[in-house]
Amino acid sequence: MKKVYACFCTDVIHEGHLNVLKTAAQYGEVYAGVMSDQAMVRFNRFPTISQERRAEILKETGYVKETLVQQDIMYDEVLERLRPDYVVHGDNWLHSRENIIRENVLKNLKKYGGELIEVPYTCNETVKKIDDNMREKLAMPEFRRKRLRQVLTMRPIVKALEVHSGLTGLIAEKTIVANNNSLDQFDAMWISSLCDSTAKGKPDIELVDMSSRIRTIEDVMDVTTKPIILDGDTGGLVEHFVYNVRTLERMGVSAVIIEDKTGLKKNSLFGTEVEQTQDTIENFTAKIRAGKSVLRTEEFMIIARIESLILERGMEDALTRAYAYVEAGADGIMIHSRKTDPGEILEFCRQFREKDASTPIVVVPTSFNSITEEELAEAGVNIVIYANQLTRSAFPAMQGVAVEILKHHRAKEVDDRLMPIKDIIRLIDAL
Ligand code: SPV
Ligand code: MG
Repeated sequence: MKKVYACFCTDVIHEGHLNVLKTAAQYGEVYAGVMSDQAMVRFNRFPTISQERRAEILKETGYVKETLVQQDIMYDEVLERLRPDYVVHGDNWLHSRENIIRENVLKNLKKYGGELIEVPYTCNETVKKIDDNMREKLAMPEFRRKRLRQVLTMRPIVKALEVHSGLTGLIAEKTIVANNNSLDQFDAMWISSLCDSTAKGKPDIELVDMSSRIRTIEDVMDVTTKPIILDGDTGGLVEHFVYNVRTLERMGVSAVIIEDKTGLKKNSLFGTEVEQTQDTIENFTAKIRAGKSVLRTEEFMIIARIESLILERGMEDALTRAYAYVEAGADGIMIHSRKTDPGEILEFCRQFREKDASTPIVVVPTSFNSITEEELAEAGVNIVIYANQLTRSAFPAMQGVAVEILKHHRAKEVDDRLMPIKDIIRLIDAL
């Protein structure tokens, strides 16, 4: 009997999958791969059921002799282990970034003379509806909220991109690249106070109030499924913070990060050039405790942000605060720095990790941008936030176009800098 292998990344079996399985069964005994959760979140939809359950539903189709977990996006290990005579796959990967996976399969099959069978992809109204339903499920608060905690266990480092509108949300949601023989995408979104304020032409001083911030979150949530980390500034008055925590948790936000400053907050990247007051440990731990005490789920995270390095209060102060905030219930620590050298961030991580191996560490490498995600992960960082790059790239692009239109008294000269109208229409999904 010939061995046939087909790998699946799905929570629901529809006629398209059955078609692949049926074809596979015609060639021999079917070994069905279940893409591991860790691999799946790199390039595909986030799984809403466990990989064990995903294996069971494949078995239940009746076509499968055995199921196994494929740990990596690429097929090297699984094909070496199984040596199937055939690999069966839908032909949809021919015209997507998943083409690099196809190349990998062909390379591996060639080593021992295996063959690739491609089944025409089933694309009809029913399949589309099932697909849309899966996506909509992921946008629901109960799925989205817990996803940050889930992804923290699945990825060596969680990558969050700043978003401040539906459009920027779509960029974070849909951007996926084929790079270094792998596929990659952002894991989460950061709703920055700086960029949310800037988008409204306002300064980053907690002037844009929570009702307006919530409006931004709603706009982003309407068109995305990825988890949201909200920049909660100082968290405001404890009496207000508890209400806001409840609202954010109910909406399906995954985490709020609050910084240990008080009074009129200014953006941290000003450092000591402007007057900024750090809160006392006593007040700030009381705020964390109050926030934690009103939570209704174990999923929502309150992350404490330490401004000691920004305000040049020293490493000792930063570490003392970190341990105190964790003791008060903080679900993570964000350590910030405006130095271009990542040295003090790495030193903080080293010392913090000596006593605390598990509390997630968050960093925002705006100034110390030479350090790579791999180096940060190595140092014990769990979440990296690209906090303002979308806004900072869009503004000069838009301003440049405005200047050129004024110069030329028409828009023809800027045409080659513009996204085709067709592409921008296609960017937005119709219901
Ligand atoms: C933000 O993005 O608003 C932040 C990060 O708080 S920083 O601007 O670096 O302070
Ligand atoms: Mg901010």
